[in-house]
Amino acid sequence: MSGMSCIQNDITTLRVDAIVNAANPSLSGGGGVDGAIHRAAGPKLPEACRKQAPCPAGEARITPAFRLPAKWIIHTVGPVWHGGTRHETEQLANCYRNSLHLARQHAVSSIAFPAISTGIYGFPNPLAADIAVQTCRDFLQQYHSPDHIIFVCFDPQTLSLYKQALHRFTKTETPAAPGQQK
Ligand code: AR6
Repeated sequence: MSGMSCIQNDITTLRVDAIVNAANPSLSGGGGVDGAIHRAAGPKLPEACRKQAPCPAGEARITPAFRLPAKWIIHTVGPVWHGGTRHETEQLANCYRNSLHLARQHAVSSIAFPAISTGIYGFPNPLAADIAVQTCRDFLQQYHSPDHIIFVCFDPQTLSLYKQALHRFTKTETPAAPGQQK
């Protein structure tokens, strides 16, 4: 299926309609990709974030991207990993789904996601990649937009996980020929 791809890059450099930030509930900036986005977007971003806070885990908010090459920043808050006992997988799926709904509301055609929750929040990387790809695939099947979803990986290990997940979850299913069992 077209529409989804993965690259290794710094998400702050991408010229897409929207980049997604792995934020915290106060939207006040932090470390990891959140810190990089705040540094690159410049001093107007904290003020815009304050107006949108708080943002509970699984939800998403949108601000302009200010100095970034992107137009919008969609801030979503991933779950902190507690061993999978506190609905972390559902919350992570909600991050992707709610970010994509906001993107559609703002006519976003290209959107770039980092590997939400897999850094400071400790979510296992392989499981997170599977959830990201499956949730986005299901969304595209239902809504047919945005046109391009890009998974931006910061390191080669994460890129390899996404390549495998994209291969496993987006293989074209060929219908069985008449009289043939699938
Ligand atoms: N571009 C793309 N990916 C990046 C970049 C970048 N510039 N920098 C880091 N990553 P994390 P979380 C990757 O920790 O786990 C903040 O303090 C990184 O390698 O940024 O959701 C917030 O304020 C990892 O794969 O986000 C929250 O408090 C992925 O981005 C907390 O961290 C996510 O790692 C959120 O933690």
